[in-house]
Amino acid sequence: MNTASPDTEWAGIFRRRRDRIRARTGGGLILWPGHSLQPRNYAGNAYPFRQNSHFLYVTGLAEPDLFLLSLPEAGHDILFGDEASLDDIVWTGPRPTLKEMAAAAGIDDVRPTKNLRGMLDGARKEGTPVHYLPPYQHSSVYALARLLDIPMEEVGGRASSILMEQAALERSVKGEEEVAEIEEALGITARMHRAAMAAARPGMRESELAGLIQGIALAEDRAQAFDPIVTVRGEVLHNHSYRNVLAAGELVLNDSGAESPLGYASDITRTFPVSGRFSPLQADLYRAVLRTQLGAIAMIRPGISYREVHLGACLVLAGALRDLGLMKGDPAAAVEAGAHALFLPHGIGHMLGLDVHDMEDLGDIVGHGKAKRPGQFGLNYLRLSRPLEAGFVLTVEPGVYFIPALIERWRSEGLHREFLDYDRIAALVGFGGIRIEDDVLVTPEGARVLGPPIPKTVAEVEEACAR
Ligand SMILES: [Mn+2]
Repeated sequence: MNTASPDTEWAGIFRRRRDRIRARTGGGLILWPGHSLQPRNYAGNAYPFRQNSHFLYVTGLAEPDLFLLSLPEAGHDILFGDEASLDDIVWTGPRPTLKEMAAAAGIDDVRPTKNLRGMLDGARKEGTPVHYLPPYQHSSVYALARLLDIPMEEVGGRASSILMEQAALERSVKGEEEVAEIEEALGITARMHRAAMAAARPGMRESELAGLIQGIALAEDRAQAFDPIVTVRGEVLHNHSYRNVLAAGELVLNDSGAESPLGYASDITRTFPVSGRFSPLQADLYRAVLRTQLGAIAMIRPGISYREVHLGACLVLAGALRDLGLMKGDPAAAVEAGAHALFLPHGIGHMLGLDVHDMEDLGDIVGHGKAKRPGQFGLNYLRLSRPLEAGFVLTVEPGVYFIPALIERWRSEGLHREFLDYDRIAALVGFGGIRIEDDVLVTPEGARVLGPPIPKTVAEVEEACAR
C-alpha cells in the first residue's frame, strides 16, 4: 500500500473525515496512533508494514511511527513524527518529509514526536479529555501508556466509547471514493479467482495455487487483504495451511482478495472442481449454496437487519437441503431451532472496508449496534446483525460444510434429529465445503454486487476451469 500522493481531492476528503468525527466526539483531543513495524524474528527483520486502518481513514498515510492529534477546533490537526535519519536513508531509502506527508493528508501542522507527550500532559492538566480508540497492536498499547501516563493494562479499558461509536458510524457508510477503491481491488481479485480455476488440476499442491494467486496481486504491487484460504478442506472455515495435494473429484475453496492502493479490502470466495467438472452431487449442493446467496442478495435493502437476511438465507438453504434429502420437516421450524447450523455455522457476512472484517477491532458496536449478540450456536458467530443502511459494503457468503467433528458430536447427542437425516449426512463426511462470496453495496433501492463478474453459476465455473 502506498501513502497517498499529494492529491488535493483526497487531502480534502481526509480533512472532512477528521472534521466530522471531531464535531461528533464533542470536545477534547483525539489521539490517533499509527502503527509501527513489527519484528518477525529480530528487530531488523519486520513483517510487511500495515498501517492502522483508522489512521489510514483519517490521513491515508501508510508510513510507520506517526501520530495524529486532532484539536477541538475544526481543521486543526497536528501530524507528529520524525524525519528519516541519514542511517534510515542509507538502508531503506528516502522517505517523504513530514511536511510532504502532512500536505497529502490535508494537515498544516507538523511536529517532532518528542513534543507530543508535553502537549498531552498540558491538556490533561487542564482537564481536557484525550479520546483514543482501543489499540490492538502491542506497540500502540505501549505508546499510549507512555504518552498518557497510565498503566498498560488500563489502556484498553480507558478507550473512548464516544470516539468508538463515532468512528464506527463514520466508517460504516462508504463514500463513492471508497466504493471505487474496493472495486479497483476486486478487478485484481477477479483475476486471482479466474487464474486459480484455470490452473487447478489433480496432483497440484494447494500451495501452488496459493502462490499463483498471491503472485498476481504482488505483480501489481498489492498486498493480500488477508491470508488467502485455498484448500480442498473447505469445511475448515479459516484453513490457512496449503499442504494438501488436489485430487480428482475434490472441490477447491478459494477465499481471497487483494488490497486497493489506499488499503481497502476485497473478499471473494469461489468453489470449483479440481477436475473441471462438478459431480452431480457437488452440482446439487453448489446450486443450493448459490440459491441461498442470490436469495440473500435479493433481500438486502436499507432498513432490513442483517440478522433477517441471515435467517432468510438459512431458510432458503434449509429448503434446498430438504429437497436433497439431507434435512427433513418444516424448513422454517428447522431454522428456528438452529438445525441448519450443522451445515452453515457462520454468519451470512460482515462489513468490508479498510479491514476485511471492517472495524472488528471496535467490537460488537459495529456489527450489532446496541443489540446483544445472539446466543444460539451459529447465530453466535454472526459478525453483523444490525439494520442495514445505504452505503454499507457487506460480504454475502453462505456455505455448506461437512465438518466431521460437528456431525459426530450432534449425531451422538441426537441433536435436531427431527430435522436432520444423519445417515445421509454421515455418508458425506469427507465431502469438504462449498462457499460462494461476493462483496455488495447497499443502495437506496437494494443492493449492487461490486466489481467485475467472477464465474459463479455451475456452467460459468466449469467454463473457467476448462483448458
Ligand atoms: Mn468474508
